[in-house]
Amino acid sequence: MSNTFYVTTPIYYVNDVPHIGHAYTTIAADVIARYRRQRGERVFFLTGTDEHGQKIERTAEAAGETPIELANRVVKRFEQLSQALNITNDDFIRTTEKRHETTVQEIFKRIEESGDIYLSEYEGWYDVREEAFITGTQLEEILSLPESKRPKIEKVKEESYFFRLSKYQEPLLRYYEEHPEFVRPGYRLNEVVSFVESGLKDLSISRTTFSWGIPVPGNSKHVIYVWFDALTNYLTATGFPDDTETYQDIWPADIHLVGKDILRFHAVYWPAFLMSAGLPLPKTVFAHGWWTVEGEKMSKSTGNVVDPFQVADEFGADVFRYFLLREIPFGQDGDYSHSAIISRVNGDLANSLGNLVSRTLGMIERYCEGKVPAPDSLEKTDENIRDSALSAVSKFENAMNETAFHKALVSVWDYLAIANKYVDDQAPWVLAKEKNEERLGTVLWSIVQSIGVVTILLYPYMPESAEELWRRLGASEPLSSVNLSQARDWGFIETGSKVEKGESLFPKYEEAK
Ligand code: ME8
Repeated sequence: MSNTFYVTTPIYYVNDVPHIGHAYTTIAADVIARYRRQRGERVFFLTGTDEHGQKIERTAEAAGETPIELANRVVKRFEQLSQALNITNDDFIRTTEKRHETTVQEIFKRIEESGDIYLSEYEGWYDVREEAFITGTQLEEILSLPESKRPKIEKVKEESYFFRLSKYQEPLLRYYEEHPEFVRPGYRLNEVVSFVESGLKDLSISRTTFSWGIPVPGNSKHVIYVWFDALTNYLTATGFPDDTETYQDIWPADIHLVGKDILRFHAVYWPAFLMSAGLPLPKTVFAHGWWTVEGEKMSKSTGNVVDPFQVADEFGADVFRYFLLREIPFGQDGDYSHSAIISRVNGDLANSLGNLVSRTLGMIERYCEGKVPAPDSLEKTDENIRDSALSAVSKFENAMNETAFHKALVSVWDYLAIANKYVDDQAPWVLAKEKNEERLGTVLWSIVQSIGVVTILLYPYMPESAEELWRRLGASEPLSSVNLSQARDWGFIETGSKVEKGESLFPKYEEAK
């Protein structure tokens, strides 16, 4: 029984330049990790790089360097991405590390001991870009594409070790039936089931025509297939097989986040390998959708690849994080555009949230010497805003527990609309003019509490801004150490706390002329 919440991103091909797709999965995983920690759970959050395979060997060769030189040089870009986006991963795995080789070879041996590996010959097509063997139906699909759109595939004929994937067709189907939460969203499970029902062929899991990989134990003429190698990273990081205690604390993974394009590897091959090795399966594989850019597929040749460093630089990491998770329901495809991000900044952040904060803290500075006033007795309207806050917290948590980021954020913004309306209706500036100190105190106190609740909820999404807002509310302890349950204790921003309006946290974005 694991006691630690374990969340992973895919490990990224090290020779790619980080793009919005990498940023997306990594940010989503970070929000989950921060949310779980905020609830007091122990968390292990893993990301890293996939550094073996034919594609990397060839890229290195073309650049006149060894594969490890290439990997050491470009891995830095991925490590920097974590910093630029405020990612709190607990480990960063590189598949070229010794610890990984040990785990991969151990899994290979266990599967071999189960009688699920045999030596034969592979003859067929291979997609080097995707590092994937092409099945008969896939080949038909590829050949039906216009030549310019066809992926580059190569004919291979070589001795190869095979994994008896066909043996796992029925066990997998039974497993999906009994664990419908294994693949999410539900509509993706249907795709996986039909793929498996259409028949599973044994899988080639070693190559002999290049050498950049982990050797097959006992036959170093072969290197292990890069997907077998890569998927096993999730186990390596748990200390398997040597560090049993850590392994038992962490494994099985609670959630593997992946893009929809690599779902098959995670929801078919990976559980089959684990079943064969006699190990528990991850609880959920969540496949997110695909981003296009201004309606177009992102590609190096079109030159429209969105650089996450540049977006974080222009708008700030928090805005980028918020945008990606608010813009589309997690699981569906989305379209990235500069204008879409600007409209989120100006509407959601500057107007709704920014305005509520600056006018409330401004009024406290003006009318109450910058200190949170004391409430008098609560009227119905003040109770309503408190009850709406509690209900927003519940909706937020329910949405977070089902990985519905956009729903979680909508619950916060629905509440912000209620809080803004409360300010308009109660008009504290009129209460100040009328010298109605009691009502003024109660109303400003209530809005500060609302902002406090929102700040706690937004922390996983916009950690830097939330932390700063928390400080401006007069809190002395850092927000990162506040438990989410505090959001239910209405009144936790104490009377007398010194607030600070400061500069606008989310200025309106104006396009440079
Ligand atoms: O697949 N929109 O690595 P990778 C959304 N090494 N997500 C996107 C995207 C887009 N336009 N483009 C890519 C690999 N992604 C393997 C993983 S795991 C054991 C091995 C996502 O660098 C894509 O779906 O190609 C995948 O989840 C990740 O970014 C990139 O993976």
